[in-house]
Amino acid sequence: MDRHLSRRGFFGSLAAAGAGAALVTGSGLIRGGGTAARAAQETPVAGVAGATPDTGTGPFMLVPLPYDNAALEPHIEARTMRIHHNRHHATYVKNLNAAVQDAPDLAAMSPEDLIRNLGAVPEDTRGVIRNNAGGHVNHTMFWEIMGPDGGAPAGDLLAAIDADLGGVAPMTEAVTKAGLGRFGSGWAWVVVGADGKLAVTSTPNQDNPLMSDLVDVPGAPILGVDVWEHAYYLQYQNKRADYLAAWFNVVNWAAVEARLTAARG
Ligand code: MN3
Repeated sequence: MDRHLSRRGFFGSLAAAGAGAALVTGSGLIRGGGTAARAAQETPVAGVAGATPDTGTGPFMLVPLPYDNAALEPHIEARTMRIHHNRHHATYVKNLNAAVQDAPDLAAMSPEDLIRNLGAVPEDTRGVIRNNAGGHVNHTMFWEIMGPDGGAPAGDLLAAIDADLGGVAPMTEAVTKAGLGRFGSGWAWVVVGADGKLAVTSTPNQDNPLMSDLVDVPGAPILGVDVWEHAYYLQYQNKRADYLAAWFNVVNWAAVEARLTAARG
């Protein structure tokens, strides 16, 4: 099968499964707790004996990276990928599982629905769910939209970038500016707004443009880059601009386009 089509198909099914809320295997749909889910979570990472991500007990799962830890080198080193996925992302999942332990109604929701409906979350857990469901959704997307041979924007995505953001170079520049301008920790995004148009924005901490009441520019994120220091400090130290420039070499544009298609429904 054509590699491009094959990859779009893979990410299309990820999106259909709710990107991290559930995992489809040969044995059917699983939502954590079962033996198959446990096995999927505990699949050892190549070359890292005993590095089992600790995601606690609960419905939310850490999906394995869709490529090797070293696949994005030299732009992002294996050590950064391993620690970022197996520890940072795993901790958001673990904290989220703990936060919904005594709240079956919340535990039954997808992470995306949790962050879309934070107003419905009881006040005593709203902050922890904002941060950790946000962290879970953000990182699940982050792994999905990176890859070792991402190519360049094409098709509907390129048309939208040209029409709404003035072209690929201005879009890259705007995302870089948003990432550099975010003081402290956060994310820079390309979102599809309610009008169907692309926009560039940034959020603090683990906020996500799906948190429509809390963010400057609400929308469905199709691209997001993590500008927390944990995403780049080991390799780039304080040089966030160098990390952002390198990051654009490992964007999987076919996955971004699949998210655009899904967002436009
Ligand atoms: Mn991160």
